[in-house]
This record gives sequence, C-alpha cells and structure tokens, in this order.
Amino acid sequence: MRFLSESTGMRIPCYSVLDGNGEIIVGSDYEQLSEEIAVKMYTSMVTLQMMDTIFYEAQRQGRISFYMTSTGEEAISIAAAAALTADDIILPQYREPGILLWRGFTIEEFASQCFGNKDDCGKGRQMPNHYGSKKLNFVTISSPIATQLPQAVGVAYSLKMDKKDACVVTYTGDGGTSEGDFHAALNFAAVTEAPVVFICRNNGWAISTNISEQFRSDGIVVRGRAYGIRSIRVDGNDALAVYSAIHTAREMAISEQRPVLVEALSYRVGHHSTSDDSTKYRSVDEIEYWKKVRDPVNRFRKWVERNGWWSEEEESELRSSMKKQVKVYRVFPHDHLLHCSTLLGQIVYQFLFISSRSFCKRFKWQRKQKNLHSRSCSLMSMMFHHQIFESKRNNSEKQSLDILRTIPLMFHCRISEIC
Ligand SMILES: Cc1ncc(C[n+]2csc(CCOP(=O)(O)OP(=O)(O)O)c2C)c(N)n1
Ligand SMILES: [Mg+2]
Repeated sequence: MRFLSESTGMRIPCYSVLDGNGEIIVGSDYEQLSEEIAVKMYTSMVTLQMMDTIFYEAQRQGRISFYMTSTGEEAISIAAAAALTADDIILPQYREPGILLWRGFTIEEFASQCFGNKDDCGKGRQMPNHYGSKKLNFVTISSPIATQLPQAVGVAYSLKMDKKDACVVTYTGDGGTSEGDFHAALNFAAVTEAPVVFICRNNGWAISTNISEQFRSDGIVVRGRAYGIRSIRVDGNDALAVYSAIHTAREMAISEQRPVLVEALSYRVGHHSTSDDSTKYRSVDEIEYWKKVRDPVNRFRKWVERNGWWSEEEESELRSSMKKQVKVYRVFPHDHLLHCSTLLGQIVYQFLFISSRSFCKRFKWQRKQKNLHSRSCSLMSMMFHHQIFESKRNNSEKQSLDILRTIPLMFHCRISEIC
C-alpha cells in the first residue's frame, strides 16, 4: 500500500525571460516581438497606470463610487492581449481592463462606464469598473467571483463546434480558485476538450486573505495536472514571458483543441479596491518593494530601451501627451450627463436613505440608522450604478439638489438608451 504524498517536495519552476534588470536570461526560449508590438505594449502599460491614477483620484474626490486598479499586474493583461487575436473571446474577472485598452477601448469609454453617464455602453446598469464590449469580444465583468469560468468553457465549446480559428481566454484571481466554479470549469474543459486558456493571476491576496490561508498546494499550476490539463507557471511581472506563454498556450488550445492553464505570479500593489485599506493587513515595506523593485512596466521598458526602440525623449513626450489626454477627466463634468439607469439608482437610493434616516430618528435609533444606511448603500450598489453616495452620504440635501439638477439632463438620453 502506498499513499501519494501531499507534495513532491519540489516547487514547479516559474518561466521567465527577462531578469529584474530587463535583460534576457541566457538560454531563454521566447517568442520574438516586433518593435511595433513591443512599443505598443509598453505605451499601453503606461496608459493603464495613468488611467488608474486618474480614476482612483476621481473616486477619492467622490465623483465615482468605486474603482479597482491593475497596479503591479499591468503585464498580465496587456502582454496576454498582445499575444491574442481580436477574434479570441475574453471572459475577465475584473482586474484586466488592459485587454480592453489594447483592443481599442478609449479612455473616454472607460470614463463613461465609471461615471455611468449617457455614453456608458453598459447603460448605467453595472457598477463602475464592470466594463464589457460586444464589439471587442470582451464579455461584461460580473461581480460574483469565478462565475465566468464555467461560462468560458461553454463559449469555448461553441467555438469548437463551429470550428472557429479562435479560443476563449478567461481570467481568475488566486481567490477565485477557491470557488467551486473554478474546479467545475477545469474538469468541464478537460472532458470536453474545449479551446480555453485559463489565466490565474496569483497576486498573493484575495482582499485581505493571503494565499497561505487560501490553499496548501504548490500554487495553482498543480491543479491543472489534477484535472488533466496542460499547464505552466509564468512570471506575471515579466511581459516577455507572459507574451510568450500566452502565444504558445493559444496555439495549443486552437490547434490541439484542448484547454491550457497558466498561473501568472504577481503581486497586487494597490488596495483590493477603493473600499479597502490594505495597510491594515500587510506591511507598507512589502507594498513598496513590489511597487519600486518589481514593477513590470519598468522592467519591460529597460528591455525595449536596450533594443533601441525607446528613449528618454519619447518617454517624456508620451507622459506629457497622456497627461493632456487624461487631464480632461479631472475637470470635465462627466458626472453631469448621467444615464437614466444611474439616475434611477440614485433616486431609489435617496429614497431608502431618507426614509431609513427619518424612521431611525423617530425612534431615536442612532446606531440602527448607521446600519440601515450602510445596508441600503450596499443593496443599491449591487442593484444600480450610483456614483455620488460615497462622498455625500452625510449631505443628503446637497445630493438631492444634484439629482434634481441632473433630471433635465436625463433627456439627453436617446429612447434606445432608455430601453
Ligand atoms: C462569489 C463571491 N464571493 C465573494 C465575493 C467578494 N469578493 C470580491 S473580490 C474578492 C477577492 C478575490 O480575490 P482574487 O480572486 O485573488 O482577485 P484579486 O482581487 O486579487 O485580483 C472577494 C472575496 C464576490 N464578489 N463573489
Ligand atoms: Mg488575488
């Protein structure tokens, strides 16, 4: 009788191409990148960083209710997007706006979605950050973790039946792998031989839960073998390694009609979302180390510069033109042309807020008032896209005025947007 040991005692190696200094590791096997693609990858990563800064600030100013940054994980979305074709269908988690950016979603479109204004392609029906684009084959983000994974297998199976020259790429975080949906999806993909690439961004944290409390296996990559799926562990902060791994995974998924699992190791440098303060559960030194020493954007820049494809002048030109482009979101009143669904959300929220407040006041329930208030907030944030309550929750009169002011603007919406 021989029980299998819980561990082989050896960690699965991590595939990387660039060292910390942006130099190719001797003997690495990787996909060649053209100058055009490499420069587009670098500039997209910088754009994503700047967009994150602006929208994070917009949330802090109370102009949007919620935001999630990709800081530290820019390479996982952008380098993967570069290795795919526009026909490949993406079912994201929520920290992959880089793919949309790569595919041509404009900063204006990101802003419209976050503000829930009349140009929001989600028609004000989603929370901020929950992007989607039919045109760009990017399935709308849904909040419940991991639900996208079994759905992705279904989509991939339909591509298989239609004999399409495309695959599905779906993302999950390390936390998402603790959901039953992750396991169902892997097994479902293996037995149906669906052309789907699962990318797990293992960034060390699921909100405040560290991976040491999340699983006892050697990360996520070993789960692939358990389900009969080919898999690889890659350095998610090495854009060249991510590009090469996804390029090869895509080819395998399509030509061999099989699923592939990619575990990309990284670190969530930002807070989980604007509702979180990560310094309450991890050290500032740890965050600073990943931000300064392990930044994927800087690392890739060094390689692009070494090839003579990028210079200091181009860098300052890019940053100042980006600053001009995104500056408009600091001053432009995107929040004044709200979509009617957004507006409706605010009105219902306002009603709940005022009625709970007067109810509690009447019975002198000060603590309950706080409770009821926060419940109505979370209920509304799940149901509607409403951006001003966070900042103005203690100033309901001002908020009512804001809402009244936006009612005439509601008529900017076309009838088709209302339906
Ligand atoms: C089914 C479900 N459970 C819990 C949550 C709350 N929640 C939102 S994000 C998150 C953590 C996810 O962590 P991870 O998958 O590692 O992604 P990361 O934020 O690190 O990118 C949790 C628990 C949810 N949205 N859905
Ligand atoms: Mg995580």
